[in-house]
Amino acid sequence: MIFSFTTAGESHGKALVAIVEGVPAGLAIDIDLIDRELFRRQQGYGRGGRMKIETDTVEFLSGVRDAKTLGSPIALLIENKDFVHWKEIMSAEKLADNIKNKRTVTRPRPGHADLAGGQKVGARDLRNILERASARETAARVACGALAKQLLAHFGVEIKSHVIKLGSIPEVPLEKTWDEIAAIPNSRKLNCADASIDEQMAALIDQAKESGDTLGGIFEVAAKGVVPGIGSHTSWSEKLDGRIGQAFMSIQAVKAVEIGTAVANAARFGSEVHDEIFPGDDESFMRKTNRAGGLEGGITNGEELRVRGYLKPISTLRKALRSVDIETKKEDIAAFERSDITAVPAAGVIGEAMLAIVLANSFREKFGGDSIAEMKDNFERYRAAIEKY
Ligand code: EPS
Repeated sequence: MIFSFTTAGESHGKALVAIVEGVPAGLAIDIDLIDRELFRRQQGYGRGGRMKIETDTVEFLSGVRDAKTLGSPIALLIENKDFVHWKEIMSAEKLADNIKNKRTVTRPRPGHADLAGGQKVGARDLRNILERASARETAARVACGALAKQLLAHFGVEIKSHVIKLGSIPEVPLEKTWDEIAAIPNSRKLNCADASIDEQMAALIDQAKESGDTLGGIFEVAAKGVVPGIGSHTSWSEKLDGRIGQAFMSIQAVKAVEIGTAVANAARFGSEVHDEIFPGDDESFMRKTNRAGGLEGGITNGEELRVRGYLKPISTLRKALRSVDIETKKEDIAAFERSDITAVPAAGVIGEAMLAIVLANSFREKFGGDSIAEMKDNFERYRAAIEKY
């Protein structure tokens, strides 16, 4: 059984829910750790007023008993506290006209799903699109990712993220070691490993806020302790880099994904790029560089996985861009409602969740097992084989 999940829920609906399948039986679940991840996703300088309303926590509806998984589908729920303000507008019941018209959106935001989504489903109220396109949905992903992280911990895998560029700062994205990322204090505004750059990023956000603008940036996710041999070189759909690309690109506002230092690598000679192989301890292998980001041929090579997500600036601008009203067909300015200035640190936490989910899935494929004990036995056998290779 593969590790898979699906989410449901609108941004201002009653709740977000998710169903996770393929988690082996007997996995100990620490609910506080999941809530801690949900909290991390809500942090970061530049978030809007909504984060003052929400304090995300997970509630399990099925699949977990006595703090252990049953092996059955796991259903979980995260309440939208803001729903109390949207009860009538987001009600499943037929809406009275005076209520319906209160928050109707007819001026699509350039860069948002509004117009293309409206055209796609024939919606005359673009709220029917934006409610689901919203990145609020990623709270559910982070809860699923926290389950994946707890599974992966049994196989020695740890995952972290940091912000390596916000808008134009710094000019060249930061390159940091695992220890430097691990040492970032919670007090950092933008989860950046360099304190003075963190401050410069915050000042840029202040500037954007002042002028009614928004910002994007780059986050990097690192995974340590992944054994060689996860993923596959044999089929396009099993290549781990391909799966990571899809998972990262599905994060709202992520428009490019980079593995290792792929962008810079493209401008270098091969001799400057490929990570040479050296004899390691106990007849193993080692690398002195990791420009490949831990992936060769769609397979993990035992080095740290390094994946970067590039976010476009958030598409809800207070200084609204030009648009066309879908009812009058006349030029107008795009709709504005409360939003974030930037969410790059949060996107890093979401990237961690997506990488954990992709890895958990590939671990399930490779090591199988109905229970965590059986899966670990299979893993240990494989690890012993690798050590002898
Ligand atoms: C979002 C708009 C804002 C963000 C929201 C994503 O919400 P609201 O319109 O309620 O102010 O805060 O993100 C979250 C609620 C979240 O939990 O990340 C959007 O339009 O995508």
